[in-house]
Amino acid sequence: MTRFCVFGLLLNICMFSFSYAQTKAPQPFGPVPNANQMRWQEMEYYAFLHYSTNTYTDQEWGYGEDDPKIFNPDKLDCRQWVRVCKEAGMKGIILTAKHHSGFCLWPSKYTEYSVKNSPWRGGKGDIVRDLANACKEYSLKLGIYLSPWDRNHPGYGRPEYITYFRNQLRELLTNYGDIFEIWFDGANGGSGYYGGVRETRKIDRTTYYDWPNTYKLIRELQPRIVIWNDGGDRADLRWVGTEGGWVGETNWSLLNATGDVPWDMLHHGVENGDSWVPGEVNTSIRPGWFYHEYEDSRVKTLPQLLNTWYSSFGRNGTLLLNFPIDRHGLIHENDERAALQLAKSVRETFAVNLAAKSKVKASNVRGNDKKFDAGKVTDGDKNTYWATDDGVTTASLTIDLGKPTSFNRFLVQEYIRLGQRVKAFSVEALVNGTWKELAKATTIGYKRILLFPTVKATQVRFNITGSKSSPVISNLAIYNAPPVLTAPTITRNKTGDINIGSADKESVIYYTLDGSAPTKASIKYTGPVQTDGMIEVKAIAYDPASGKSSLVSHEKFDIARKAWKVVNIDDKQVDNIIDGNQNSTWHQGRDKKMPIDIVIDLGKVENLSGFRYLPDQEQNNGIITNYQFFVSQDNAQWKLVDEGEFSNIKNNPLWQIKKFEPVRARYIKLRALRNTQNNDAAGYAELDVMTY
Ligand code: FUL
Repeated sequence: MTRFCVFGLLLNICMFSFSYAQTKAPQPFGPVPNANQMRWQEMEYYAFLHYSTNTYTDQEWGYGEDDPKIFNPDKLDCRQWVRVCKEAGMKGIILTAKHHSGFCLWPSKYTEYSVKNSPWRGGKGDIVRDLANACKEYSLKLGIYLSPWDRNHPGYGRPEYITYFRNQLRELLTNYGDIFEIWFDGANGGSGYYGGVRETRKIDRTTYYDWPNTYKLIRELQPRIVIWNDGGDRADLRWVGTEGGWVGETNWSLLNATGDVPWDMLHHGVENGDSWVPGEVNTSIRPGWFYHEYEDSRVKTLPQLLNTWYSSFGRNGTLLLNFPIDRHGLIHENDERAALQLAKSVRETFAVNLAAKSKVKASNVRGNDKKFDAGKVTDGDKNTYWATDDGVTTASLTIDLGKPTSFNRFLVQEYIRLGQRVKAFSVEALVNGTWKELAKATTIGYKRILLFPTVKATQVRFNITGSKSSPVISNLAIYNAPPVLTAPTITRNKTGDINIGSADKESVIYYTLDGSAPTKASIKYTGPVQTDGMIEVKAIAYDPASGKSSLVSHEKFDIARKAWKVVNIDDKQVDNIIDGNQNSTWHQGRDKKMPIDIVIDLGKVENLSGFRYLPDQEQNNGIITNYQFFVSQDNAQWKLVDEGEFSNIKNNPLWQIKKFEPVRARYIKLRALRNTQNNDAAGYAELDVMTY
């Protein structure tokens, strides 16, 4: 008996080790990232810095003709740039060492068009060097943007320029330590200065730069680099088809090595592509890439930045967020504030993984082997993973949170070293004994984050409903994001409806109409509030869970505009300027010449004491600087009641408020005399009057 038992035990041990030895890891499926792409993917979030002579000429694309002497920052400090990026949670910085103008931020041996001929540091400075040193100090990685198009170089368009371009690459890739990424923008050829000839030069962007040999040189000089190239040969990374700050919800890290890459492929990748080419989302923290003082008030808000964050980094992309360096040579304080607010919000959201170390059960475990069991998704180790048997393409994990827990974010990662596999998945929670679907999506890839309204549950189920091959999941996490309590927006449309909106759909809005401070005892906003005439609205967003509220927003509306009509323009769209929506605009026709009028019939005689003008918030176009304001009883006899200028409107295109001696009138006329660009364009976001 004893002998039998010992034998049985041995047999068991043998069988166990036999089966253990049999459970091989899944084979890679399809293309997989190489070591450089993997290192890059794990950086997740890094900065772009745009800086050049453009900064001093207020241009986005310099022609290559500006005197290097205009480049003279008084406070340039690369350590400030790096400190801001580090505090913002970024892992690296890509600098426009040379933008399309050809001006070089390092003293290249091969051109005079660089910092060496600027007054900055008496021509002895080197911004790439300063930045490389600061990155080292703060442990951030350095990347380089070197524009293939060079509007200054006399030889651009001819073979000699390729030698010049490669010489510059050699300088940048040998003298400044490790470079993690090189960026070749797609803008190529066209008009330029080209050593003074001022002509248009066309090139074939697929052949002119001889990319295969250029890539060879790059990889020889920096074997650990990744190449981004939107202008020619397939590189290591791909553009996502927009600079708006998002990649497709379906996002495969695959493309085909040859053939066209239409927009859809850039934006979503190619499900069965033959090469690993992941997407990088590049966008600016302001409308422009370069610094313009008039954009100081247009830095993206926290809700906008969070949206970018979830739509890039949360969709299997990386986020390359741009800061324009300002004229002093610094990251502007408004941009710094916005980036740090984003970092704080992200830190708060992802501080506690509610699924960490929780019990997880899988519908299938590869070879029933512990090595691949469900617990690997919550063990905090990115190198372990849950895998199923080969041939299994639908499977689920059930996570037991131990107690009823509130949450609203679900994060999941595939072990992409073995390929990107999952095609569709859903997340459910067990609510009152039944499984309720919280969200569903398509691809996962390196990292996918789903957002849904807060739910309270103990059990969560992650269902893979389609996969190209057996799924391999390395990480799963659950979070409860605090609400984004920014002050609500208050608008009133033409018919008098007051609309109040908050960034966080789960917060409750309270408002007052009598000028008093709103609290949670004030009126709860449930939908548009119909008003007429003069009214003052104050509102807060309130989070019932934490008892916290936003700052108070405050708007004062004058007489209702129900009966208003723009009478001198025959275009339905013109109502955009009296619709109370600051985002809808209207521009005068191109045939117009200054002075340009807009005439409004207020419907009845009113006591007028001023007017307000809001220029287009998106385009730096048609912004009126000098004006006259007339009133009339009959749209025939006009009286000039005010004239002057909207000071600083170029740099700060906010509401312009002008008061005048009270007057009774039914018609108003705003006459544009001049605009910021000294041409014949006149545009409007809103036009309003004051009667108090
Ligand atoms: C664009 C360029 O033309 C812009 O100037 C900017 O550098 C942006 C990142 O890429 O296509």
